[in-house]
Amino acid sequence: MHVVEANGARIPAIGLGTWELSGRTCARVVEQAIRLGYRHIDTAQVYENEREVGEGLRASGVRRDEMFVTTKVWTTHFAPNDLERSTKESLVRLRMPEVDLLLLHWPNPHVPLQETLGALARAKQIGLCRHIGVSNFTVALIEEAVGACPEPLVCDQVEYHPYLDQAKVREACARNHMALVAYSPIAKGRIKNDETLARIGKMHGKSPAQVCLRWLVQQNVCAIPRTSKIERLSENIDIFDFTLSDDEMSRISCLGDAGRRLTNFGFAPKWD
Ligand code: 1BO
Repeated sequence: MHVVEANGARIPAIGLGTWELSGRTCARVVEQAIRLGYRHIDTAQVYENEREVGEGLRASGVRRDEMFVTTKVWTTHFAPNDLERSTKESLVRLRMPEVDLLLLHWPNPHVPLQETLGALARAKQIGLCRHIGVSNFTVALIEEAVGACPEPLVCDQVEYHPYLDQAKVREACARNHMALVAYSPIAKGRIKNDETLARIGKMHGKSPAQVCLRWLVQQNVCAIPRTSKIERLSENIDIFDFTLSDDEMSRISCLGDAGRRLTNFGFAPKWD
């Protein structure tokens, strides 16, 4: 499996996103994904599926140390004591002594960032996680966080797909040796009927989704597509046997602009 290296972390380039997967479906999809070769699973406190993610992982029979598991601390737990307590609760639900990566899920301007980062770094120092990072951080917030955090941050997880230009965040991540982890990497299925991706896919015998994920991985970006369909799981990971040319890469990059965001909330930061 291709990995993205970032500040000491080795993150499998394709992971399974689990936002909106719940109950038995979640456990079954996680188990199946791992059986198909996935080694990176992404969950979060707010997804309310950490228990099922842990169940799926154990049911797969694959050793824990072969897996890369990420969870995210929700914004209401950013005060230092809350961060540590809620992370320990996540580990109880996952039935794991540590996660590989612990992220701040969204910026929270109501708690001083330096305090939250101190607590995040401490979570790493006391062995609750192997690496730490952020999610939904803008360029300015990345720079502020890197300057204030006592431990290296290994990623910013943000929405990224061919319709959303994320060049500025990508550059900020590269400057700070952080990985960009792309959520909604196939634009919630909207790329399925894209003519450019279909045309390029035809040349390689691949689907638009596979071309899209390959385009991300060739930028050294990690992608965490989510699906509850078993056949899509295999499709999404079968992207390591072809290469997009420079011309194909730039034709796909031309599809994006800064305004095609699919996930936004009132509490989101002012995006770049
Ligand atoms: C509210 C959760 C957004 C995606 O991680």
